[in-house]
Amino acid sequence: MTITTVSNEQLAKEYVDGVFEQLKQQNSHQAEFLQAAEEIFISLVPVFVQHPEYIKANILSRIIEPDRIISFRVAWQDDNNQVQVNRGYRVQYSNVMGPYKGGLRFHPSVNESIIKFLGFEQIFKNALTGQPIGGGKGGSNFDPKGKSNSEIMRFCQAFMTELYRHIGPDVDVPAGDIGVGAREVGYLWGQYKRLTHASESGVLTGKTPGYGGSLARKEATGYGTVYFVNEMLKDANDSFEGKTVVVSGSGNVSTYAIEKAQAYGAKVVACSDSSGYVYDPDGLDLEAIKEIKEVKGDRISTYVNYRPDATYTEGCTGIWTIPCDIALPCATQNEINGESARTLISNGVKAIGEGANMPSDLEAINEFLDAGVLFGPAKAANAGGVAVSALEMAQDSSRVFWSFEKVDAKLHQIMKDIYADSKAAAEKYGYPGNLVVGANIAGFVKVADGMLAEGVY
Ligand code: NDP
Ligand code: 2IT
Repeated sequence: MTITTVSNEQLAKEYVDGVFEQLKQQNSHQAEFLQAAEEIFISLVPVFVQHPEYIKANILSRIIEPDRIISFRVAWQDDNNQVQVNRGYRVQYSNVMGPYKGGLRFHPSVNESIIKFLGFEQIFKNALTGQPIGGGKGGSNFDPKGKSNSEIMRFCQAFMTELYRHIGPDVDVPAGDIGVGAREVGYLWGQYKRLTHASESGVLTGKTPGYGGSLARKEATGYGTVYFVNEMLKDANDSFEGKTVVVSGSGNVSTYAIEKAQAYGAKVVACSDSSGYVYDPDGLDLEAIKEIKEVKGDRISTYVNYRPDATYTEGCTGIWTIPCDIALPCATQNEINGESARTLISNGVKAIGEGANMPSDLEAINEFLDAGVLFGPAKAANAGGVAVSALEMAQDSSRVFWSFEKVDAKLHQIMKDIYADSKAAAEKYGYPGNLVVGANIAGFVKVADGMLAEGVY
């Protein structure tokens, strides 16, 4: 018996290592993609020990290779009539669980590695929501900063002029991510309608409520992250009440994480953008942040004009030196490294909730886990956004729209379920309390079983 167990473990480890080695050789220049894959692969060894049938079907080599990667030229005219060219992407990763589903990111850093890391993680995140959605991601290296409204519109129209032929309400359903919100989704949706002559509102999510969008989609990722962290805290007989919280970023996810954390009685003392961070020891004024970011589209540095006691510091990583009980990284990938993690820990942090995708690098994750910090990994903690996107698809299909309260209640339940499923998987596979392993396994097993059911193709 012991001999069998040992050999199963060896087999599982050799299998995972072998697939990862090949992946490294084939994608040696794609650092973010390899990082996301490594984190998941390590977590899956205990699954392959218990499920040799997944090895036999070579599930890992199949799931790591996207169904297809579409890369295309986006040519558009700026306000000076100059022709600009950007690169567009859509990675259709897996439709085992439903139509490809995932956001579009417009940011100068976008490349194939970033879109693949996001698309790969999206498969498991989406499976965790319990909704019928597969995994995908897309975007462009277009930089929306400093562009006029008309330039944004022309870019979105040019982007959709190629993308439309690859998507559809039952095929692939994009949404927002960094640099893409309801305004951009509106322009993309308008162009899709013009090109297809069909009013298939379920082809995109994150639309404006009243024009096919779901109430509470805008709030969903930030609220969901706080709901998830609240579940972790409850399990440790704790809560947000009276806690000091630091949130990075000041975009869509950050704004609504701040809103819900404050509603739960926390004092949120800092937030940031890619230039620097603000610290307001009496607690952030959310209305000021909404006016700066949502109304004026301005920099977070201007916050000190609203609150004279607040301070602004250039640079992003310094935000993690502010002592806090709970940290919610909600800006971008790799914003917390090992050093920042150690600083947070030595300042007494109790819980981390990843609102952004892959905000903590592998060293940081290990520091948090080793120190016994409650750690809500991105795939689980920020799944509320895509979960409400799936609820938007359901409303679009039925032509019936739900109240804010109804959507929010469903979101809350989904986040509780994701927490319970991740916790249970961690226990079942021998890593109690490790939600990184738990979330990766809970998501993976659903997709792997779907792949077994479909057969090899
Ligand atoms: P937004 O564009 O609304 O906001 C992004 C925020 O992060 C801004 O404050 C931005 O600052 C900051 N930021 C972006 N890039 C960097 C960088 N390289 N370094 C430092 N700060 C940066 O995006 P979202 O709020 O929608 O997305 C934030 C994160 O959450 C991303 O990781 C995204 O993938 C993830 N996410 C988003 C979901 C959604 O529904 N929108 C769902 C799940 C996850 P600046 O303005 O200076 O660029
Ligand atoms: O990373 C994400 O989950 C998102 N950007 C949201 C995707 C979606 O389809 O709503």
